[in-house]
Amino acid sequence: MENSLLYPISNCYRVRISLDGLWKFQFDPEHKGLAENWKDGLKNPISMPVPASFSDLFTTARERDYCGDFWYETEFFVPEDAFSKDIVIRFGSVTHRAVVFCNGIEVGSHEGGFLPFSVKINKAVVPGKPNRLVVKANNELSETTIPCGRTITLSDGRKAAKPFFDFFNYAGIHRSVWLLLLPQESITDYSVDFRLEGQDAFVNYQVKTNGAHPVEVALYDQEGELAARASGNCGTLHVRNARLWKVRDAYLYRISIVLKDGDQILDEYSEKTGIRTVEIQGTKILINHEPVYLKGFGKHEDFDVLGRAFNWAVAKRDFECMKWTNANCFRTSHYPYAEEWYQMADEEGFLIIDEVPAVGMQPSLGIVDTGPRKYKYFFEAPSTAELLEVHKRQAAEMICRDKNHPSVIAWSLFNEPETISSYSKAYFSEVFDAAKDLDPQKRPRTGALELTSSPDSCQCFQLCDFICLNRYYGWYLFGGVELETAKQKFMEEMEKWGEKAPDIPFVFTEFGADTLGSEHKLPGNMWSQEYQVKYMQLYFDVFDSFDFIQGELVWNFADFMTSEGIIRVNGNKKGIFTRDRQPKDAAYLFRERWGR
Ligand code: CKU
Repeated sequence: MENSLLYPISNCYRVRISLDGLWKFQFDPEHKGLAENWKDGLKNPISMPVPASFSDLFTTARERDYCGDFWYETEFFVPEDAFSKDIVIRFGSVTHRAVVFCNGIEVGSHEGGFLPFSVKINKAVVPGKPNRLVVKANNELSETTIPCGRTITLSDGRKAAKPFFDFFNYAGIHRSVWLLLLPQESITDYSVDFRLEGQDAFVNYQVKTNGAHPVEVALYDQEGELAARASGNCGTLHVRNARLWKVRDAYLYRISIVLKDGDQILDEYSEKTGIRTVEIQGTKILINHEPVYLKGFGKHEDFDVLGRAFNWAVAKRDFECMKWTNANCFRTSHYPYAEEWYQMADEEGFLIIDEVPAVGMQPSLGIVDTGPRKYKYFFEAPSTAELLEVHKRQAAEMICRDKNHPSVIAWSLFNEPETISSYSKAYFSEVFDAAKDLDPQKRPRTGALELTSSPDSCQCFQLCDFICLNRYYGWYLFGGVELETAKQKFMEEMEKWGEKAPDIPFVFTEFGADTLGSEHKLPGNMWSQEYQVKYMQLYFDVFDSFDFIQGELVWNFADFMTSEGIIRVNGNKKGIFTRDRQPKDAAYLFRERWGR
């Protein structure tokens, strides 16, 4: 069971008990927790909410910017009758890595701050007494784990994070923690893919279990009526007069998988599912054989006080704001989000470009000051072997976790890496091949390319099923008085792309201008709301000039926190909404354009 990434549910065979709440917490700057056996109980703990980033809860910079090991502890009881079950602890995410102890026994560990993991604790847990759960977490960055960055030592001996990326290195237990009681013989994974034929749909499924008994699979419509059934660990559900999951018009069935020993049910897993296809045909992106133009946002999991923790109310507000702009899509820049985001997108008919946390793979990038770097990334092939390993593993975990969401229409396998060295192609080919093997639906694969990945120099765009560009003409270059030049240069680049890759869709995954929600200026200048509007109009002119441009995801949905620096005013201000989710002027422009 340990490796099942299925979302926790509860039914007659499965129990999930929330461990969210106020935990104990202790920073470990001297790295002495292991030697002092903190696994048996923290020595001098304070309280800490779970889920939350610890970063913005404190009033000192020392705590906010803490980098190194930090520990969590809580207690839980296991019902007496649970000992015939698999007893599992499941973390939605711990950023960036964790070692888990139950009653002092190490029960598992995980690398990667944005994906779930679970640990089986049967051997460590005791009946009739409180069980101690301790997590040793760590938020250091390195050049060979993702997201990429460095860890420096300050003059007073403290560690500090130097991210190679433009978002705050929030850390903590960011998503819910569950105690799961699961049947010993259980369903561990399943996948679906779809074929449409006339009015009917054929749902091919595959189920994995950890035992030998077979499964029965059924599909129920929204009224709870049986729509199709089949038996066996792989098979096909024939759905007559299928209701399709459509963009911004979602129809969800419920798939139910039952594991049986004769007449006895051993386990059941059920989840909402949507029937839809995704294809690329020439320069078009097709959902259910119909072209769709992507309209929406690059986002972040980011909110005041919460940091990067998942919160249902913030997610609800974000969906309401996105719907108000008439958007239909977002990219989970720059990491896989909490699973609940995908559930909500499934319900709302939103399309997701799901991104692996592969950000910062550049020898240098002007916008973030990171000091000297050891690696030159793909210019020095051997240094990337370890990176490739973690990159592939996290892509695999993301695909395994998210593959069944109808909202997920593409995998973004990188954000703005160096793509001009010849080895970059070899490196990313491996990642793209692995992603294809792992996805039962063979969804389009892509990655976001920045300016130095130009039509003449980029070695990697051919790997993409549609090409994603991040461009900042009129902001980082040719801004303000040079805006007309910006447009001209941008047009020239797009003409070149049209020649280089004439038969493939392009989607803009970033374009944006920092804008202070407080500032108006007539005539507009950089940082004012008027300038953001003018900048967007320039982009619309370019987008509307090329048929192969099939989507626009503006950077960013909302203002978000970054490391401190001279080009960030208390964070990145490229939001179309402020950080507290109120519209800037440009939001009305998008609402009008996307509503046409
Ligand atoms: C965004 C060179 C462009 C990098 N791109 C990545 C994204 O994470 C940043 O926030 C640009 C920006 O606002 O600079």
